Amino acid sequence: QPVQHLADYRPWPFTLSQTRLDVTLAPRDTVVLTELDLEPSDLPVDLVLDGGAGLRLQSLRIDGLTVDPAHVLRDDETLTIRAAALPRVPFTLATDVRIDPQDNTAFEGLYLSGGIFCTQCEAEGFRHITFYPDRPDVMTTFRVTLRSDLPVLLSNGNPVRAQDGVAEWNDPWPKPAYLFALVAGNLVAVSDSFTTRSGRAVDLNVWVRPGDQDRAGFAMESLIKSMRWDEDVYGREYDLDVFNIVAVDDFNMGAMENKGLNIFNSKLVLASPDTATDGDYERIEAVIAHEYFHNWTGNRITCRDWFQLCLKEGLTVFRDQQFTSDLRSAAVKRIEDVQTLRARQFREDQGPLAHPPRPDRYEEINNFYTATVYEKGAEVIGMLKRLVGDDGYARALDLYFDRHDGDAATIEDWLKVFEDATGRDLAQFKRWYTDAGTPVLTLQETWQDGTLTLDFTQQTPPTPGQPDKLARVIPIAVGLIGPNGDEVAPTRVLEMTEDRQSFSFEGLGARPVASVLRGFSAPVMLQRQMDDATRAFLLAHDTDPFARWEAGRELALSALTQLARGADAGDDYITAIGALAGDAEADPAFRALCLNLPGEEEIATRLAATGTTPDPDAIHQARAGLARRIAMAHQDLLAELYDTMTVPGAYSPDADAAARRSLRIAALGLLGRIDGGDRAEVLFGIAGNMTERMAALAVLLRLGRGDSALRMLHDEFADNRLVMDKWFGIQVMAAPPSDAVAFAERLAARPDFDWKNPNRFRALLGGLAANHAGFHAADGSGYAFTADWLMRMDAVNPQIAARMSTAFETWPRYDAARRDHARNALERIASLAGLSRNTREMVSRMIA
Ligand code: B3K
Ligand code: ZN
Repeated sequence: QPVQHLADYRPWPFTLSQTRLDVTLAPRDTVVLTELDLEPSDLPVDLVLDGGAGLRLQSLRIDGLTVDPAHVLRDDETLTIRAAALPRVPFTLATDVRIDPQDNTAFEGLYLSGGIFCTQCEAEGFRHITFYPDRPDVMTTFRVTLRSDLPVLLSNGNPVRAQDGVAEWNDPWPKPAYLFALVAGNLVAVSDSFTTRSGRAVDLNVWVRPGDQDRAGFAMESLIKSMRWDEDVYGREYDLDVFNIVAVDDFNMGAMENKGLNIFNSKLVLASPDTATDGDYERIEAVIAHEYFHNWTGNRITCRDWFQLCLKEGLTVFRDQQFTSDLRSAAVKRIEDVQTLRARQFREDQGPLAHPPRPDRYEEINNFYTATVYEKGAEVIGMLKRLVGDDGYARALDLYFDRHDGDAATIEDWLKVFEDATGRDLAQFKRWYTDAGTPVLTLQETWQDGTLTLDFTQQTPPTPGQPDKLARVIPIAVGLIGPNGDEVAPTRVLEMTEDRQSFSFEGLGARPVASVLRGFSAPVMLQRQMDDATRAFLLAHDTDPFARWEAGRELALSALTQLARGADAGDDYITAIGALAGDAEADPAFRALCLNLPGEEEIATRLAATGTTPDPDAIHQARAGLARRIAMAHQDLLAELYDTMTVPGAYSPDADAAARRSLRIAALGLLGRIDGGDRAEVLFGIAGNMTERMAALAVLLRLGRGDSALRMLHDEFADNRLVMDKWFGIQVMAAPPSDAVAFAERLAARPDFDWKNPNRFRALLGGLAANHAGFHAADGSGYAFTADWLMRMDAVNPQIAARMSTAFETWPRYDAARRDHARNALERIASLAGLSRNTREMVSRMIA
């Protein structure tokens, strides 16, 4: 398959009005009978269906008659029936295909996971089940018959009947094939029900393995909250009689929004206080919501082609972020989201893999389920909402659902509803969708005669294939804080549209401090000369919680980058952070976020962005040193927080309880720098929840005294795959950098390193990639280890190998010796015979 281009889009020349599937499940030789009701277009054209090399075609009939083989062409990716063999009137095409789910280690299409048959079809998995026009703009109803002795047989839509090993499902809503799913297995359900506001009674089930029911309750609660929220906030109701969620252990990503039958990675369903952390609970809630919200943004309205992926993903991420902010703390959620955006999307934008939210070319679409498509896609919608206001946004969304229900839509359609609903011209705004790169916004301030003038310039660095960038529309939220700490001008959104632009605030008595980019109103990098005293002032007084946190972050980064360059710094930060940590009025979660130092990766990114080659070891030392100084300076306060931020009573994952735990853990981490890990040792032994145990374990591992805790955890949870994933991951992630590769090698040699399971593989390799100075070891051992495993994984599961190869995406920013090692590792991967299209595309973009 060559490079795909957005510009080459053509509608499919046939019409498909119904798909009927009859599947007899077996580990090998599953029988897939497919009937497609087709109408030809006006001109005679060949019928080209997608179909992977693994499909064994037994028969091919049109209206009951075998198609003459002389008119049929087969290659590894398609099946073509010549126009000459096609009727000029509506006809039914019937195929009989055999496939082997048991041998499907790529987990794309139909596969077996621990005795459970399940499917993953997005983006192009359906073509590994049967021959089909596997493209999102071909939408049709599905009728599915499943045959198997397994007790639970599920597919999309509503159940028609189930008896004697046969189940029939009918999905009345036209959908593209990527939303098809089936599941068969020995499963049990946690069940509940929901009545929509127009009175439809919906049966809800979360299906898990027998024995896991007691860990599925939180997922069910989250589902019910999501259904209610989408009615209340977006006016969107559920549209079938049943909603099923299934948890499986082998899954390439988090979860999948198949119509009426969401399939989840079990780590995003199963949770109990002794096995899951607060972070796990929050993620489960968010992902359950995300997949549910796709029912409207993704399923009822889908994408015309895969270039439009951010149409459904950006919007659905934006919606799940709103949901979490409504349920928990909006301020804390915004800070967390910005941290994720910077750690993943800014990183992507700065390196060889940069691409726009709507790319215009790809080789393998699975390589484009990225932070840019998802998280930046969501940020772009946040900006749109800021520009048109809450009412404008609500009107535009109503129009979107009205106008495009049942459509396979484009980014142009999306922008048009905003233009039509609000009268605003979005031609320039569209650049956010078509251009890659993070704009750098530079601010100069002048003060004269009661007027504060803000001079902004914007400039976006070149990215692959896009050397020159035009100015974008940037909403800049600004407020002013007076010298006494009071706000003298509330938040106002400045709209920047030029390369340089000035904005003035007049009639001011005394020079205020501008609080700029409040709420992170645009995904840009703000460069602004500001002394540490002014930052500390904002950290103490800003009324916008994001900007307040950001002031502390800048203070920390300025200290850390100076320390990493060998200078002396940090006193202002240490003083300011102490005041904030001790502020009993502030939300404990907010205080915890301020106490957590930027990670080593973030420090490296900042250094690189300001023209200094990051030295991973120096960064590690600088960060550890600053943490130790904070601990020394605020020992008593931190000890008090550790002792008092406990949560009485039974564990609850709610925001308030989690907030207290997060502050307690932040204090524990800092205290661990000076108490030798004694508190962590005690806490690990007595904590009744996984949140505190994992935090304690991380402290112990950093100090090289984690062995007995690791043994305890192993003894207790050897049979729990999800806890064992954590066990593998944290040992490498929290290891002293000089041990990280050796630990990873030792763990990889264990018999329970079940590397074909994506979660286990990600735990170990992702754990190493997250150990910044360990992965970037000066001798290249981290790169070599990772490359070896990527090559091994590629032959088994290309999607996972390609995804994990992003560990290398920052390689060009390091020193020459490290660059040599990284390039060698990447070239070794590139030269592997039989390398998948997925990994080949990633590696060649990285060494281009
Ligand atoms: N739409 C799926 C992701 C599919 C990834 C395919 N490689 C999950 C989600 O975004 O909700
Ligand atoms: Zn999604």
